[in-house]
Amino acid sequence: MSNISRRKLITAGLAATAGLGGVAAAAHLARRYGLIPPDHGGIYGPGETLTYAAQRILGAHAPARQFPRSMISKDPFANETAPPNDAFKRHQAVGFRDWSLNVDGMVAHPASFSLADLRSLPVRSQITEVACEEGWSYIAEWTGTPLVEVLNIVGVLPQTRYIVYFSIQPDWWESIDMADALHPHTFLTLGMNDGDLPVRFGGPLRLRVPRQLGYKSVKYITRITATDSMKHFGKGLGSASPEGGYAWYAGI
Ligand SMILES: Nc1nc2c(c(=O)[nH]1)N[C@H]1C(S)=C(S)[C@@H](COP(=O)(O)O)O[C@H]1N2
Ligand SMILES: [Mo]
Repeated sequence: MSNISRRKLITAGLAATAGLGGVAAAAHLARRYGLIPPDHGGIYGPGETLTYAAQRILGAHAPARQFPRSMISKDPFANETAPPNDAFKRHQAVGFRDWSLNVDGMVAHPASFSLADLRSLPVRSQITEVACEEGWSYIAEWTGTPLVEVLNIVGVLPQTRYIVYFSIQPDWWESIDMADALHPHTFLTLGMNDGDLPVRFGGPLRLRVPRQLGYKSVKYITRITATDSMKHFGKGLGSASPEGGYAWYAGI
């Protein structure tokens, strides 16, 4: 079956089952096509599966919504973050010159990138929105290296299904599927609104995932790992958010 007709079939199937309230049937269809998010268990599981499968079938490659420069927020809101820990303060004291991003897991060439290494890769910018699950949002210009550039350098193995990313703040870690990991607007972000990325907005390094809610854009990134399964990370639900009651997939 061609890709298009397969896609039509799944879409029609999902729409029909959703319309009938047949969430379990949608989950069955999603399972058949490997569109099961890591947090598919529990009471909200079938709903999460339906949202994720529908988004992936209908618009995995759609660009993030971009805004004109005139809409950049004058006074962007930095969400409360846990106080910087000692490890972070040691980096801050020396102007982040020793900050590194370690990339490992299912990659051909594990590597460590300094901020200077990242700046020497192709750098792009985007004017996109950070939308928090609590209802507020702001628009800013973000500058950085598309994650795909780094993934190409380390050579992600074909069986990889998720990219997991970790903050220097131990409670903050997330993962995304390959559609989002390879998306041209998913940035290792180094700059914001014509300057370096301020600490309160995640400096020196933040992963911006503008196709999803704010909590997927983790600040102070130190490690990225490629994996074919989320089973052995935390409670096996895909990231810290479902452990705290939020959806692993938070597409916008
Ligand atoms: N390391 C870390 N990353 C984080 C958070 C955090 O507290 N620590 N908060 C998240 C949440 S819930 C949101 S909505 C956004 C907020 O981004 P902002 O501070 O740029 O507004 O960052 C996300 N990334
Ligand atoms: Mo948030």
